[in-house]
Amino acid sequence: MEQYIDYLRDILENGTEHADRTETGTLRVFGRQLRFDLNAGFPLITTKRVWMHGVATELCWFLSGGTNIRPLLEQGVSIWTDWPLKRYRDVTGDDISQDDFEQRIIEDEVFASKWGELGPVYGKQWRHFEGPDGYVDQIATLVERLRESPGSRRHLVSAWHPAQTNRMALPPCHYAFQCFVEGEPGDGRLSLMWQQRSVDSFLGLPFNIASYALLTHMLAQQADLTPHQLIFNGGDCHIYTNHLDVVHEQLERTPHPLPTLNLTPRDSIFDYTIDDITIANYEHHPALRAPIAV
Ligand code: UFP
Repeated sequence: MEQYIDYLRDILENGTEHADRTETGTLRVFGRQLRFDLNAGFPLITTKRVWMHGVATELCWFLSGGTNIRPLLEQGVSIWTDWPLKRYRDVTGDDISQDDFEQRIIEDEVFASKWGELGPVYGKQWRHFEGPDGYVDQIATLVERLRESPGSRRHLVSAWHPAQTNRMALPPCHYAFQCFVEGEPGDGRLSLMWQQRSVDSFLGLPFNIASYALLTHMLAQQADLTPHQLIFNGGDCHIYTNHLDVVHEQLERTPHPLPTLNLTPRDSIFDYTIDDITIANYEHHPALRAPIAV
């Protein structure tokens, strides 16, 4: 995990100032890559606490095709609330508290379907990508092809639907990923590389790394492969100016050894639940909090 620390240092040293969309301000660089060997442990950042419950719940929700925040809230995960909450406040003028808004989403199904919906975000694109001939279940197709044609160079999933980005609460940040299989049949290794156009390096990236690492483990299990490399390709890699203090604090910390993942085998990639996902030996520095830019 030294490389994550080096990556943060790179942005601090080489980043240029940018008055970004959220009016928070960032330091940013363009085009960076990080590579993780999944056999060296599960790449959960150790220089602060990363909330694996949130990561795993969100990934299972993506895989279920979900685009409404209600199931996340029912599992205590508020990471997607900011966008619908902002929309509700802007449209209605009601200055409702986040707690009250979330409570209403959980209790009132009609309210949830109107105000908890994020539009055609990840879950929709992964499972029901709309095309002229109907819907494409990109995840089911990927698993099928990893099993039947592992050497293919077409193991690709796209969350970027140019005709639908304007209907999404947030156009996909991590917008595509590709899988790569090498080795002999029965002894194959699976690598995954994802593309991320915009990277909140302090809050978002540790979450995104853990999420794609978990997805790689799931895909490998489904296709009888061993997880190998995880590669991140970032476009606009930034640190928000109101995260600078916590980033500096993190640079002072020495990474711990990586934890490991236990993933209960399931027949289908759509069957995994939070109870199947356990992180063991996660030694980490104390949590660091910072505001999210909406
Ligand atoms: N962001 C991430 N990872 C995510 C996610 C969002 O880093 O998984 F959903 C950050 C990147 C950026 C902001 O700081 O959210 C999105 O803003 P924009 O659409 O203007 O790039």
